[in-house]
Amino acid sequence: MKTVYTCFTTDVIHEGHRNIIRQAQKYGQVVVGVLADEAMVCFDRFPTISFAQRMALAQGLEGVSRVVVQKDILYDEIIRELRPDYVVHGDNWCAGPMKAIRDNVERLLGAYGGTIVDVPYTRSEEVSRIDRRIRERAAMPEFRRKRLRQLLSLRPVVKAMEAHSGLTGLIVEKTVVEQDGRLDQFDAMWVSSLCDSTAKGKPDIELVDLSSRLRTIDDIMEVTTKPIILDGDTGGLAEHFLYNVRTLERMGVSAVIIEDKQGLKKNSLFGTEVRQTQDSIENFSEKIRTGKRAQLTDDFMIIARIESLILERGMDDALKRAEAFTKAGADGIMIHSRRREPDEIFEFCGRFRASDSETPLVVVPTSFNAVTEEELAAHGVNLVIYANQLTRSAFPAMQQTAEDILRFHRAREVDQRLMPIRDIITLIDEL
Ligand code: SPV
Ligand code: MG
Repeated sequence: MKTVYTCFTTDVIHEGHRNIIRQAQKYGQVVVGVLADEAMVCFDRFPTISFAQRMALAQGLEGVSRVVVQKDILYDEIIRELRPDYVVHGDNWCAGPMKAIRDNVERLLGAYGGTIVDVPYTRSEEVSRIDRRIRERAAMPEFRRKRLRQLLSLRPVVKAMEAHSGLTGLIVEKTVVEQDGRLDQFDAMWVSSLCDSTAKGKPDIELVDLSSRLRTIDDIMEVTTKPIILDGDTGGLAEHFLYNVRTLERMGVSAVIIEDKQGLKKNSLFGTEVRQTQDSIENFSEKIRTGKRAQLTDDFMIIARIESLILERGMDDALKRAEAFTKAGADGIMIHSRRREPDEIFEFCGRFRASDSETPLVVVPTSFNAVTEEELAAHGVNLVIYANQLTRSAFPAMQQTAEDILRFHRAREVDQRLMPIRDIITLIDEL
């Protein structure tokens, strides 16, 4: 009897899956692989049910002789173990980002004479409705909120990119790159105070109020499923912060990062060029405690951001604060720097990790941008935030186009660098 292998990455079984099994049965004994949580989260298929439940779904399918775990998106290990005669998959993997997975399987099977069977993807009302429901469920507050903690426990390093609108949210949600046979994408979204303010033409001084920031978050949430980390500036008054924690938690935001500054907040990248006042350890610890007391779920995270290196108060001060803020209940520590080299970040991480191996560490490598995520992870960093790069890439492009149209009194000269009309009118999927 020949072995036929197929892998499922779904929370709900529909006609498409049943069809795959029926087709697979024609070639031999069907083994179904269930993709492990770790692999699901690097793929755009964040599970909304547990791994055990997904195993049970596959085991309950008629025509399946065995269910196994597939640990990685790529099939190397599972093919080495099973040496299936056939691998069956929907033909939706013949193009787009999933093609890298298919190419890899083709190479692996080719080495010993195995065969790929591409089953025409089932496009029915029921299948589209279920696919949509799975995505919509992942966007619900109860699933989205806990997703950051899940990622932190499953990924070697979590990558967040800034989003300040529905459109930038979609870019963060959907951008997938295939490189060296691997698929890569962002895990989370950072709602930056700098970029949210800039998009509104306002300075980054806590002038854009929370209602407006919530509006931005809501625009992003409407069209995405990935977890959201809010740049909460100073967190405001402790008496207000507790209400804001409740609001964010209820909306399904995963984390707020607040910085230990007080008075008129200026952007950290100004460093000591402008007047900025650091909050006392006692006040800021109390703000963290107040926020943590207000929190109703275990999912939400309050992350304390330390500005000692930005304000040139020294490494010892930064470490003292990290310890105090963690004791006050902070769920993570963000250490910021505006040096071009990552040395002080590495020193902080090394010394912090010497006594605390658990608390997640967060960095924003805007100035020290030569360092890779892998190097940061090797120093104990858990979350890397690309805080402003989408805004900074869009702005010069828009400004150049505006200048050129003024210069040429028409739009033809700029046209070849613009997105084609067909692409812009079909950019947004309709329900
Ligand atoms: C932001 O993105 O608004 C931040 C990070 O707070 S930074 O601009 O580097 O201060
Ligand atoms: Mg900010």
